[in-house]
Amino acid sequence: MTPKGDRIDAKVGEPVTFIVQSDRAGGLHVHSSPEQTPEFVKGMSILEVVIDRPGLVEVEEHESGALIVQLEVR
Ligand SMILES: [Cu+2]
Repeated sequence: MTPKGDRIDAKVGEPVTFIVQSDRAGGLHVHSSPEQTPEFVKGMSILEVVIDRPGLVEVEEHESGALIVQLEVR
C-alpha cells in the first residue's frame, strides 16, 4: 500500500480528496474527532474527507490498520 505515512497539509473545513485504487473493497479510518470511516470499492474510488479542527490526523486503511497519510490540518 502506498503512500506509507506521508505528511500532507490540509486546511480546516476544506475537503481532502483521496483517489483510491484497490484490489478489494474496504475503508479508511480517519482519526479525526469524531472519527470517520469512508468506504471504497474494488477498483477506483474518490473519497472526500473534511476535518473540522486543527491537528495531526492519521488516516489508516481500516482492515490492516496500515498508516496511509498523516494530515497536518491548520
Ligand atoms: Cu485507525
